Amino acid sequence: MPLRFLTAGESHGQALIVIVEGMPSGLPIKEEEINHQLARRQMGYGRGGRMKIEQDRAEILSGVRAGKTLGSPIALKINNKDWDNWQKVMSSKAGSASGGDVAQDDSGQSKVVHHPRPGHADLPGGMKYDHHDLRNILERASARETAGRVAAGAIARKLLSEFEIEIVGHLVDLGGVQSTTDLAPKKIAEKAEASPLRTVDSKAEERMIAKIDEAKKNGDSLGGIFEIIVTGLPVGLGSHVQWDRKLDGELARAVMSIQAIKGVEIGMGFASAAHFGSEVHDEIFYQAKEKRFYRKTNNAGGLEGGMTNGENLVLRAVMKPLSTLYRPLQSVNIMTKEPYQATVERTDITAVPAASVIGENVVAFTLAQAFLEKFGSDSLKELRRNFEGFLKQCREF
Ligand code: EPS
Repeated sequence: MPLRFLTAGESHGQALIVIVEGMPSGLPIKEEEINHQLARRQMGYGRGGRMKIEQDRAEILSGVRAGKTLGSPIALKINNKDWDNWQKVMSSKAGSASGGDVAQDDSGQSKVVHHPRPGHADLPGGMKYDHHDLRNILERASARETAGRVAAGAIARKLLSEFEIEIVGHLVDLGGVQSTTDLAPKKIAEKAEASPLRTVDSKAEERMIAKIDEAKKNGDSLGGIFEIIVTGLPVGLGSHVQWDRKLDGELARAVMSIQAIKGVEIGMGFASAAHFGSEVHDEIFYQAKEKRFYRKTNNAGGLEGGMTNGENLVLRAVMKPLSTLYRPLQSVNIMTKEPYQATVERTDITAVPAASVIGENVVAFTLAQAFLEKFGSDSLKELRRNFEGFLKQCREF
């Protein structure tokens, strides 16, 4: 069975739970390494009130002993601090306020949601699951769930780092303000890490911040585009032989499934439509000393025929502006069918910097899946042997 993970948990429930299955044994992993990724997800100019309440920390409940993975399922728990304020509304106990029309918090304020937000899961989810309190949908649809995905990705990322595969994410557009760079991935990572918007172009950053302030003033939200670059990948992850083994498809699925993502492109992506083939495809050269093939351009974004080609993986994704608006859009009361303004829940003005961290970590998980499929093994030791054997085979090709 390949590497996989599942998450559970409502945004204002007790905790988020993650189970990662299929990690080989012998991988050193610490809670702090997972918590580092969780903290990165919480940052970013334009976040809302929730991130002031939470300080996400993963507790490893199983699958790790004395700092190393056992090969058994790894269970993680991330407590929601906000649960303290939501127990009465979110309790699983029969007879509590949950799910009924009397869902009130301690101050007596109703937490029932009857006015679906355009762009959110509220209306289709409510109709599909036959919930008339749309909180039963939004609690799970919330991007809070991505903390679980980041935690799973953090373990995958640690596995990849054992093989010197590194992942960098940065913002290239926020609300139409573009950030351009020709820096090397390592430098991009350093600069993005120091930026409140995870962007490397400080001039663009200033204009992005002004745009976020403008959106905040108007009760509005903003989207943007982030880019993920992966260095150190071997050739041959993924496969051309079957549709569901193509790595570009797997990466697109992982990234598209992040809340509010509306598009993914690899390498030159959509821009390649405006070019001749001779301008798009990356010519092939050979380095005799290192015994390796290489390219002088990387319009393919490191993927050809659904496989890594040994160049950097470059992927971009667009996030729509968040659908909860402090100045709400027109909606309908699902009970009375009368026109009503959409529900206003606490929200972020923008979360593209956070989405870029989530993107990095879901890409890490997908690459670790492909890596384990290619070099499949039960222990890190065996994995290393298979990996090195393949590199040798490539040099002798
Ligand atoms: C989020 C937690 C949520 C939101 C946000 C992301 O917490 P709360 O609903 O308590 O404010 O801040 O989710 C959304 C904007 C959304 O529409 O779901 C998080 O942990 O990232």
